[in-house]
Amino acid sequence: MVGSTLTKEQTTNMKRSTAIPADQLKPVVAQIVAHQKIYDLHTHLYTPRFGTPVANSTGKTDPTGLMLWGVEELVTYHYLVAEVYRVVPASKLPYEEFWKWPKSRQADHIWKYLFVENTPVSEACRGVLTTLGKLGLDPNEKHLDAYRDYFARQNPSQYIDKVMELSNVHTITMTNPVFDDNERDRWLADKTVGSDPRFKAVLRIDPLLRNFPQAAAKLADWGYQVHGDPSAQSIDEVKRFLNQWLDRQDAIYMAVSLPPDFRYPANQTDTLALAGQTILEKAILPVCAERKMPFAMMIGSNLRTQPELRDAGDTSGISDVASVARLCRDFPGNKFLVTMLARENQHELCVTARKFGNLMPFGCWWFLNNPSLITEITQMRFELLGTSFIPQHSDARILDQLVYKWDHSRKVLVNVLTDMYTRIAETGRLITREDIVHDVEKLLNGNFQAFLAQ
Ligand code: RAT
Ligand code: ZN
Repeated sequence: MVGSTLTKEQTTNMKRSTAIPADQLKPVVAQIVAHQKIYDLHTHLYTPRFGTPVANSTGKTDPTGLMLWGVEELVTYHYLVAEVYRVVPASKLPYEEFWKWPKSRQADHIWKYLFVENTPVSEACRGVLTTLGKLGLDPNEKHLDAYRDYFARQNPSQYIDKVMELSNVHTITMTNPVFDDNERDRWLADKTVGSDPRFKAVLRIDPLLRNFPQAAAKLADWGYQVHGDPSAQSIDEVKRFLNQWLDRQDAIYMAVSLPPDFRYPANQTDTLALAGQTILEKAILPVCAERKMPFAMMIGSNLRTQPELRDAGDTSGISDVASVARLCRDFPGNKFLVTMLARENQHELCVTARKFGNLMPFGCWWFLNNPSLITEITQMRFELLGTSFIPQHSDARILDQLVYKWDHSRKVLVNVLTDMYTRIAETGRLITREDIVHDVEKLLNGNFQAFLAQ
């Protein structure tokens, strides 16, 4: 064995021979990032068994089905509904009228005003073009009919394979809001509705923390002994409910989206927030800790600031990172996956993650999912956290969006990583292919898996 041990000089020489020259860094990084299969830890996508409203080759459609895909859905994405109202304001097209239209008419309207009569420069517009192009379709069509046939010919399950191959995603994590009756009924009717090796479930429980009395009324309807005040009995019953659903869904973590004014501890005069705090401390976090499962907090969404725009009417606000720090400190037996919606919170979140190993910052969420902001946030995270974070999730609501969301994010990651490696190489530290493969694997897959397993 002694004979096979390399001296320090030999190791350095070997490394020197495999080190990547500065002018080759970008293509090598690009190739490694393109080949890395992704674990997408937050989407709103569903298995085919949740039904699809989209015309397809099986001839089976379900108007309230949850699996969304195809050009109609891509073009009516709520990000684009908000954008079309910048061009054709509500004074010209009242919101109620738009919502009464069939989806095909809404899509034609958006295509006309955002893609044909104007240059589709926004990130959400460019995303549709990237997706169409990568599917082999010409993104220059004046009418959507040219695309409709293509999608109507697809088989939903095979199409999932195709999209996962194009985006190089190995696992899609769903968001499964248990307080949504449409979704809940599907799990109750068929407990295997979520079983598909390509997907994982996530129990989403927003009403429990955002409005406990309302959630409690639903739980009582469903047969749990829960009252509007979080008594000891209510807490036990909430825990029973959570455990039953985590088992039913075989969920890998629990998640919530919280408003910018979320505080821990809650303001003592805010009874609604105090009820939420009790449920968090006594039900949600203990259940997560027992199961060694992360709790994901997505903080900073103000819902329905413009209610008439529905999903497109939510906005972003600055949140309180000190509350996240206090939770991480007071609950060392819990793991927190955290993403925040305001650009202003990103630096403090990184600083906080330096102090708490049980805090994993992830993704560039929603209004931050734009190349300029992803660049800034990812650079900052590398500078403060090394490679110990999860740079992105897709948040795709429509299957085909995986193609563009990951294509665009991979490009940003290549640029940021190349700059970072170039700066390291300037110090004399050699960068090898193995270094890059190791880092990229952690960023796009391994860090999440390791956090789950911790
Ligand atoms: O990004 C979005 O599509 C939002 O509407 C939300 O769904 C958000 O991502 C969330 O998970 O609450
Ligand atoms: Zn989301």
